[in-house]
Amino acid sequence: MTLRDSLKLYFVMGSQNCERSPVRVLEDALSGGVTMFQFREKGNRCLKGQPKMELALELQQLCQKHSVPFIINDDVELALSMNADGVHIGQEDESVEVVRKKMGDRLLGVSAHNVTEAKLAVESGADYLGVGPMFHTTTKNDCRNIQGPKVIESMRAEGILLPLVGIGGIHLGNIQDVMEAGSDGVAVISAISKQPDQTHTLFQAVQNSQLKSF
Ligand code: TZP
Ligand code: MG
Repeated sequence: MTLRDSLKLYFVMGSQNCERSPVRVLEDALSGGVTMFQFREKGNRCLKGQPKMELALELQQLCQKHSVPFIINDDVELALSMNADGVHIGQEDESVEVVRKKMGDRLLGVSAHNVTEAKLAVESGADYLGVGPMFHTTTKNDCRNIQGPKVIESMRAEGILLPLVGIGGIHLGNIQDVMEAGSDGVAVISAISKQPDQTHTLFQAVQNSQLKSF
């Protein structure tokens, strides 16, 4: 599978996003067709230290069983120590160049909110971009201004060819807008963490809108 394929339905989650066991939530999400997973243990009520690592290992095993890439948010050292498939970093984290060197050939995702940040991330060695927030979301408390799918259109118009996913407030009803703007897939937290049994329907919506946009 290419990275573009893996980005189709990218599930991002930590224990703080789950109303029941994160292991059960991820199991259902993987069975429903999630194509990539990011462990994002962050914010109120998140785990730290040993419990965080134990949960990460359990979730990694599930991903391996389904041959789905397992990515860690922010924590480069944890990603290296458990041989994760990659990390995802934001604009406030360590520089892309430094993380690229540490990660070697592993996947490196970078959050970008505008064309300037996107170009810089591409030049600095990112493998893919997370672009957002697409829409209003209550999941992330330190969220930037809403960019809308138009920012993806501008990135494509400015020649950014790197695989990218929209993130933020994405649900069944707006997947098509994100895909038609030029996204390779969608990254979601609550659309799956709150309704893991909806995963397959989301996956089909991504597939259908891709057929329309190509
Ligand atoms: N980065 C930008 S918006 C966001 C992150 C991590 C939260 C996305 O959560 P949801 O529930 O899919 O809106
Ligand atoms: Mg970060």
